[in-house]
Amino acid sequence: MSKSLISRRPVIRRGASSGGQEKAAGAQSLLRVLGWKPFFQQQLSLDELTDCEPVRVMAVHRGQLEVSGERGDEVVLVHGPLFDDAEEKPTVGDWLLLERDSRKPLRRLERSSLFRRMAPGAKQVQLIAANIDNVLIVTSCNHDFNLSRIERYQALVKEAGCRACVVVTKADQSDAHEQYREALKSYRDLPLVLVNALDSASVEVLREYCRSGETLSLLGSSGVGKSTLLNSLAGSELAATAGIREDDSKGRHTTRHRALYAIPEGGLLLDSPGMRELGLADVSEGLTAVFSDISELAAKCRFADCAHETEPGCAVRAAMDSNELDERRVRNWRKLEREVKRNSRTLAETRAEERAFSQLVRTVGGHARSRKSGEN
Ligand SMILES: Nc1nc2c(ncn2[C@@H]2O[C@H](COP(=O)(O)OP(=O)(O)OP(=O)(O)O)[C@@H](O)[C@H]2O)c(=O)[nH]1
Ligand SMILES: [Mg+2]
Ligand SMILES: [Zn+2]
Repeated sequence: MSKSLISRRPVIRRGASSGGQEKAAGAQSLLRVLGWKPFFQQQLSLDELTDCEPVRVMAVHRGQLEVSGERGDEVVLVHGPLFDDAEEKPTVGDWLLLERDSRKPLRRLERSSLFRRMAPGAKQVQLIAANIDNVLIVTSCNHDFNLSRIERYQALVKEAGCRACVVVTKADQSDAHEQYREALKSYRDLPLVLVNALDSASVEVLREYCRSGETLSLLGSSGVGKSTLLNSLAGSELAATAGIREDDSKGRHTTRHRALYAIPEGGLLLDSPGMRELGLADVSEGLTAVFSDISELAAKCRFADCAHETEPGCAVRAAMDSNELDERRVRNWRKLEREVKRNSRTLAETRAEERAFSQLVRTVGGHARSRKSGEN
């Protein structure tokens, strides 16, 4: 673990002398490079300003977190109530306050953004990352390219309020660049860049998404070149990469853990394992934003509860019939809407069950305590 920690440390140029003031300024600029912003600073009380140090969670392991802060990198142990709740516990990218001397985590700061998905096969959410500014939705010039999947990622990004760009890798292996550009031409707020991820000059255009102090997340299926992009942007082999299967372009799940890496002279980059499943949790606002063109049309349908199938006066159907609207896009919109509704219901039930359970635990604990004090 220590090797990976060293490679993630941000590089800060220090002045020649190291007086007290300069040291404090150095600590502040180190925090800024790690993504510290007024939004987080404002959450600290006066006591916390003197007694605590903020650290950023760079990676999460069972029972411990790799964190980085003004003292550099360290590993902190985690246990206790702060880490019990699936939705509240710290994830990669979170800011924690450590007690200055004991290095004990006291609390997690409020997040500026959060990425989460439905945990595969479970009735709860799984956190992906927090405090992300920009996202590269990575796909490649082969079988992986899939508009419906891009829309799925886009819903997550919109819900989190991040800026996104679609990066199509392996441009060096394809002559069909125009076809990819054409496919995403009409997508609102979603620029597209074709790159050879192995070539540092080619990925230079992406630097605007990982400026110093910004956190960039790479999302996409296994084998599309997320770790390759990270290495090219960092200028060194920070993450392992491996070849894909020839027959179906699928990757080999080379990256196993999510982790943040500091890029020399740049921001922080989050490399994630390729996700087999990205179940959308309660991201209805994100979904509405992605498909705002269809919702605008749907508002013009004659019937408020129009299913956009055979109803008369259906504006969505009319747009599909005149080829202004892609039928695949409408199908995906409806599929994702059903998924979000179903998962939102499931999550609301799970949260209600958890609340009832913790209430029960508190009540039983209260009875036990009062019995005990009665005996004394
Ligand atoms: N020719 C070419 N090969 C690429 C490009 N991007 C990635 N590769 C290759 O594709 C393979 C997979 O790349 P990785 O970076 O391991 O993919 P990943 O997205 O990190 O995959 P996981 O860690 O499994 O999620 C490697 O052999 C890379 O060298 C590219 O733009 N051009
Ligand atoms: Mg990888
Ligand atoms: Zn309709």
